[in-house]
Amino acid sequence: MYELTNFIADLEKRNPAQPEFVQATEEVIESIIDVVNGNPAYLGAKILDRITEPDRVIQFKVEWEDDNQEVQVNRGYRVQFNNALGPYKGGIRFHPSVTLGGLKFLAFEQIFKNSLTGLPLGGGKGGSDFNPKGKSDNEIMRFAKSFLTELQKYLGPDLDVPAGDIGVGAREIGFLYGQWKRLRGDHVGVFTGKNRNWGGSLIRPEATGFGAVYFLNEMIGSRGDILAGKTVGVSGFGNVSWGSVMKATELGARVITISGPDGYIHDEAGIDTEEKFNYLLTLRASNNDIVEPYAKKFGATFVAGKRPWEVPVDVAIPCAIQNELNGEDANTLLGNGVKYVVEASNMGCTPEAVAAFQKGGIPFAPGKAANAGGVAVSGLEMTQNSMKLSWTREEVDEKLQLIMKTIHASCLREGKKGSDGVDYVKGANIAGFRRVADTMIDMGY
Ligand code: 2IT
Repeated sequence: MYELTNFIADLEKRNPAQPEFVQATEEVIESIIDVVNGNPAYLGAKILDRITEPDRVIQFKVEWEDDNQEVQVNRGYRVQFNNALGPYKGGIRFHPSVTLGGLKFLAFEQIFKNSLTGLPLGGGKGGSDFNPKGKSDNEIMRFAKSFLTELQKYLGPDLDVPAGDIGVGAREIGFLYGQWKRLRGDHVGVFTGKNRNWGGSLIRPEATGFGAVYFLNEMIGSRGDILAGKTVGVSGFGNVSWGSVMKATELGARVITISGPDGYIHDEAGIDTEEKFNYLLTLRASNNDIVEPYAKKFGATFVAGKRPWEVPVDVAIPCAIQNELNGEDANTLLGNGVKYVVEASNMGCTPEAVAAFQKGGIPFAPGKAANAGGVAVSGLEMTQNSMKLSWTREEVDEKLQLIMKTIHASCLREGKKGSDGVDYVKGANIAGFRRVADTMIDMGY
């Protein structure tokens, strides 16, 4: 029998100075421990010991030259956590906060997220502490080429297929995939989130945000409520925020905030025009990592140095980074009457925030369920690459919607509590875990 406190204490000892990895693991194990202890096959297979240890961790040096011809050194990583279900799959993050422990948390989450999609995808994650802020496009290209020159040894279309994450969008994927093609000479996909012209899938850029809003819509619908007419608070201003803002607006909601490291924008009129949507992409492409210019351009309010959770909204969608919404923020949102919270960022809410939402009795969707639309469409991109054809926007969108509906149904099935409540955290963790654990048992050790 496993005992939660002892297991986590032991895990913490084996993974010192990796608090985010311990946080993510504890949350999953808390949800699944009764399922594991109630199943002799899981206990006999020592499934928790095996599922919390990465298959391998690759760490490497990235040397590159900046625009002043000065040599720079960064650290690169790829965590190949679990490939029971399929090739390692997960994004690459370029951000100064990147550490091995952070990537282990993300790769661990990715295992269960990818399992929930129902597609043949294992879990991995990679990245570098390289900071794109203030870098020229040429510097980003030189860095990406050097990063990939080492990483390519460990990738392959049936082995490990990265995608983007924070700081890595279609531009960076282009530089990385271009270097793969230069070194390896083949055109086998190997990255997702590619540009449409060279093998990318329609809807992939929007997929994480679209998927999160589809999930939200399912949540709302299952309670006999509707999204139209609701106010929505979004954080971040990158790819995930962009997709969430567009889809929530399309479905009749009014999105009134976005944010950056410099503060947040409060646009009471709604971020609801093509021009505003496209401006998010402009901000991202500028490499400045700020949102303040939006306020001047569109006559909105900019609040420096603060997070958007103080603005009253019906729905909160954190879309930026882990632990971006804490217990205090959660209580502020609850005090202002928030009705639904959907994590589009990975582990966007601290454990205190999650506990506050659950205590407050409002539906809370964890990232591994709600933001799975991104990796799901990555899976569909891999399928299209294998078939050497491209699906239409409608075909991809229909499949994405079906996957998000199915994930929601899995959460309901495994997370039901009482007569009408749903614990989405528990539901997502148990449903995601079962498929991986059963597969690991099928395959022996
Ligand atoms: O966090 C995530 O799910 C991603 N960054 C996307 C991963 C992918 O392989 O599309």
